[in-house]
Amino acid sequence: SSATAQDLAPAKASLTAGAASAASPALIAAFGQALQRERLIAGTADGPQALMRAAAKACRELLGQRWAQTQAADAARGPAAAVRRVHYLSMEFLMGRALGNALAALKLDDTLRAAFAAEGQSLPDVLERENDAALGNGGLGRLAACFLDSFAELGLPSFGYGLRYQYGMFKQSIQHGRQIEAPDDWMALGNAWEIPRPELRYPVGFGGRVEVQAHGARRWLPQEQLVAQAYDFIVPAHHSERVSTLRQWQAQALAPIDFAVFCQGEHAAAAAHRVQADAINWVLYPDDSTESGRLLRLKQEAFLVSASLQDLIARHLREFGSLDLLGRANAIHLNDTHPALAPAELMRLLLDEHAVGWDQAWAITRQAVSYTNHTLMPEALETWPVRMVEALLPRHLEIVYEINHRFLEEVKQRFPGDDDLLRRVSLIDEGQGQGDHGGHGGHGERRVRMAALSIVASHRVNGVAALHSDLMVQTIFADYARIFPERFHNVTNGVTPRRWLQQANPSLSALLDRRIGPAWRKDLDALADLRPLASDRAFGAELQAVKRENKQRLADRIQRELGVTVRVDSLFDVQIKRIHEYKRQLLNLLHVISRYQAIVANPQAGWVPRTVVIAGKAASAYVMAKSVIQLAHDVGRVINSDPRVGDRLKLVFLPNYGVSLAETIIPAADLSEQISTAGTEASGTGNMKFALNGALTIGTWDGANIEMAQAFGEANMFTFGLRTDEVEALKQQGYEPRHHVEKNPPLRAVIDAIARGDFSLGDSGRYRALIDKLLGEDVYLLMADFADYVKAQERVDALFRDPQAWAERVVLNIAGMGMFSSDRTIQDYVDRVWSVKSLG
Ligand code: HBZ
Repeated sequence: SSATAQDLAPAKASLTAGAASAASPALIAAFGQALQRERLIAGTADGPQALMRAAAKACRELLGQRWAQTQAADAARGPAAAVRRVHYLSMEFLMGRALGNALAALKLDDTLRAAFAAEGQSLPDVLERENDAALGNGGLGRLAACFLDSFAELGLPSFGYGLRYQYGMFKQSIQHGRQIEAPDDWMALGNAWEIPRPELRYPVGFGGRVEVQAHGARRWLPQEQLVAQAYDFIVPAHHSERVSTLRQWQAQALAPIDFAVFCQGEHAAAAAHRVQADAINWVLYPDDSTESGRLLRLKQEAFLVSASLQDLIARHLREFGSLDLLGRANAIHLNDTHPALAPAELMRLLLDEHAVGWDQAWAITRQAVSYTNHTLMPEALETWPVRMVEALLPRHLEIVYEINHRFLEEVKQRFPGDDDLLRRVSLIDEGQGQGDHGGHGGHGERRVRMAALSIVASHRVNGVAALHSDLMVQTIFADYARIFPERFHNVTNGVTPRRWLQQANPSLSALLDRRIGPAWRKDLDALADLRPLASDRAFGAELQAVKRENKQRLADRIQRELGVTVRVDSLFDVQIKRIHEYKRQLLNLLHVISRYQAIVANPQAGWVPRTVVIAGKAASAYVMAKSVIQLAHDVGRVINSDPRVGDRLKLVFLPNYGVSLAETIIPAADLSEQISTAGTEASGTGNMKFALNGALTIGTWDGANIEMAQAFGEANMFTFGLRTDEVEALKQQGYEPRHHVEKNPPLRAVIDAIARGDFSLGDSGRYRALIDKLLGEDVYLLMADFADYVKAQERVDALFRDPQAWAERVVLNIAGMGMFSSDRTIQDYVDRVWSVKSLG
């Protein structure tokens, strides 16, 4: 029988949540005390703010009890346990707000609603006061957060390991249509959730040299020594008292201030090393465009990895007494290559600090480590200059060289005479020519290929959707797949239905309960029970009423924030995600402009009113992406104020996109834009959140769109555009974007209008670079896909005119979304990647 998380059932059963009310008196008491403290400290403290903090602290107490129980149960599993403890290493955890989730998990929402009411405040107002923990860039970071939720729900012994960033993802504001970035000081008022663990401290070194000892052993003598201190954040299950832990590291200086220097009046110099330590936790990297930034990023990665692995080893020794079973009892998962130093650091700790021999250390490492890839774009694959690694982590570099030497020997044996294969698969890019790993490659500098290290040191490598995993072994990792065919797997992404349905959309959740019962809350596959209701008109009408309520809330927000009035009965057409050329927000804008021109030309054509909503951040150094944001504002300004258009079309850009904004936008969407060039979006997870909340998808045959269409029926998605093989073929035969423009007068009119400066007050230079790219390379094939996209949009309009037919499709969409729960995803990871069985 397969080793699944269900093997934990006995532990889980003993922790099954008691009656909801059982915790109420404890919570109320803790809440009252915390509130009193808040008021004593702050005096005239802001009402809802104080309530939020007091509630968070009270919840934290209760979660702390669950945490202790969970750790005790996990520690008692013993060496025979089929389920390994999972250590999910990630530079990003995009958690968002926590109070709503904690109250739902503890079943205390009603209790606190009443307590807040007694203070004259409403629950939603209090929840709004919490800052998002925006410690991630986008999909990769939010996936990690959904996974923690599912770890808890499945009762998996688990730790998420990350960094405690002082400033999360930057705050985006818009001035004159342009993105302005500001630091996100999310902990300015403290963080009521975190639990400092002053007893969990580990030394982490940088720089220095490697000393060879008499008996040949090697020892690293770092030049700089820091201390990593743990802060825990507890993630609760909703159907048991199990929890998962997010452990985030804070760097601290090992040495006190230099007293002599201080006494000479050189205060800054006396504490320079403290500033350096601090810097590790300053920011989540939104880009790595400066040299000093890159060095700090490498330090962050090494710091995360070292602290986490020392913590793992200490726990393992506490539970097992020896390191023999470390690889069998622990899974170490790399969320992309950002923690890819983990195998090198684990080897170093085993070899140098615990005197394990190379072969045993390597066997343990390979058993423990697994790796998820999140992108196919060669230029996005992480590499580090050898010179930088050598300066910062000299012992790790030695170990990487040794791993590489042994690996290349093996390849030589198995593929004799294929020198080019050796060059391509080596962990070191020798810097001759462009290199297969692109990125910062070429220019003669030798670089460490982090993906290569991750693959060679893992027993499992996975992509995040079926197409992505296929392309991964056919393209970027083809050589490794030939060498290690059994290593490569697919695990399709998922999202947590707790946050993305129950909390984000309480009205839809209540409607589902009334019609199919609450089983879906524990097992999302139960949504399939909706299928027979697809043709039920009354249900369709109820669904529409829920949608309308959610749309009204978003319309109010648009009015409040942007001063734009939108029709609630218009079609809400939404694209929210990081701004990136491959995601093709520009294609969306081209369609909007085309529609605008058509409306002006023929205002009485019976247009389906549309509200196009766009949101997303651009990396601060990403010029093209920033230009797209500006274009969205320019186009919106023109359209929204053109009296000839009236309420037939509106375009709004909502600033500062993040988790909590997504929670209000997604339930209000009618149409979900998932329009990346086929073969570029690894999976997408927003696509899943929209469909789960009753939006239809207009999308390309890309990422998880494909599996969604297969799950609820291709006829129930608006698909368009070239498929991956066609994209390839077109590029092979020599793609000419201008041909597509010349044969399509409406497209030509759109391009001309932008180029003339119609949206930029006559400034014809503003979008020249953008237009030149479209007519020149058009790497992401916008011109080739435009016509088919517009046709798909016409099918959208036609269906929206028939509310019943639309509602029927919506029901079938939701009914097919069961498999996109992150609970299913995590069960797949357990079965295919983390189980003892997967060790072979
Ligand atoms: O990971 C995304 C993929 O683009 C998306 O298709 C997928 O659904 C999601 C989860 O698997 N990738 C990212 O979000 N990547 C990053 O945010 C990133 C962050 C730091 C980097 C590189 C990429 O240095």
